[in-house]
Amino acid sequence: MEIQKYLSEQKERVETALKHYIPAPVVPFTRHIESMRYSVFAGGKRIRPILCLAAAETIRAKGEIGDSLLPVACALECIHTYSLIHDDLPAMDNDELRRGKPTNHVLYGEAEAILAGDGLLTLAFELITTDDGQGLSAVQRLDIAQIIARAAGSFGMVGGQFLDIANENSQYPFEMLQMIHRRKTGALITASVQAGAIAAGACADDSRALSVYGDEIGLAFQIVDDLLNATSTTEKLGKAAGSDETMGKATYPGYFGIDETRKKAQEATARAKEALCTYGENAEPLRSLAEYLFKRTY
Ligand code: GRG
Repeated sequence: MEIQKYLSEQKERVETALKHYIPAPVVPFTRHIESMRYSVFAGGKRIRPILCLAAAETIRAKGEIGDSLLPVACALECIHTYSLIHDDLPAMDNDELRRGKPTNHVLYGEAEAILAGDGLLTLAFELITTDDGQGLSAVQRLDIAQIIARAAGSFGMVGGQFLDIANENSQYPFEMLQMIHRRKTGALITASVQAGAIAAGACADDSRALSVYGDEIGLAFQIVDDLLNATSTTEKLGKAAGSDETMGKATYPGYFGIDETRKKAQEATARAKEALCTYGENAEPLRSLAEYLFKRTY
C-alpha cells in the first residue's frame, strides 16, 4: 500500500479535528491557548492518532468508523504533546529544540509550558468523555478513558519517565531498560491501538492480537529512537542528537551495539506484523505503519 498517501490523508483528518478542538486563542486565556497550539501544531507525525484510527479500521471497515473516533485520536495527540512539553523542561531533559523549533518553555517560559501540558492532558479526557453524538457509546468512552489513563499514568508513561530520571547515570540491568521503554514510550502506543480496537467493538481475540501488535511496535519505536539518537544528526532529527549519551542514559545501542540493535528493532517489527496474520486487506495500514516506524529517519 502507499503508506505516504495514507499517512498524509490521516494526518490531515487529525489536524483538521485538532484545530476544531483547540480553536484560536480567546481573551483572557490568549497566551495559554497560544502556547498549547504552538506545540500541538509544531509538526508532529501524528503516529498515535493514526495508529488508533488504523486499528479501528482493521476490525471494521473505514466507512463504518467514520469520524466517531476523531476525538479519541486527538486526545492521544494531546497527551503525547503534553509529555513532550514536560519532558523538555529544565527539570527534566532540559531541551531547547524539538521538531526543529524552540521548545515550549524557551518561547513561553517554564510556568506557561507546565500549564500548556496540564491543559492538554486535561483536554484529552474531556474529548474522550464528551458525548458528541457521533457513535461511541458511554461504555466505550469509559473503557477508552480507563485504558488511556492507565497507559499515561504512574504505572505507564509517567512511571517510565520517573524510572528514567531516577536511574540517570547509573548502570542498571537490561530488564530495567526494557521496563523504562515499555512504560515511557510503549504504553501510550499500545493504548492508542487498544482504544481503536474498543471503538470498533473488538472481540477478545481481536483485542489480544492488536495488543501484541501495539506492544511490539511500541518496543520497535523506542529501539529506533535510541538508534536515531545515537546515529543521526540534530538537523535531521529536529532535536538534540547524542543527548542519551550526554545525559548518561542506558540505551539499546549501549547494550548491544548498533547492528544488533537494528536487528532487534526489525525482529520486533516482524512480530508486530505476525500478530496480524489472521487479518486480510483491512490490516494493511497497520502492517505498513509497522514497517514505516522501523524505517523512519526522525
Ligand atoms: C513528562 C510525563 C512525561 C513523560 C515524558 C514521551 C516522554 C515521556 C518522553 C519523550 C522522550 C523521548 C524522546 C522518548 C522517545 C520516544 C518518543 C516519545 C519520541 C517522540 O515521539 P514521535 O516521534 O514525535 O511520535 P512527533 O514529533 O512525531 O510527535
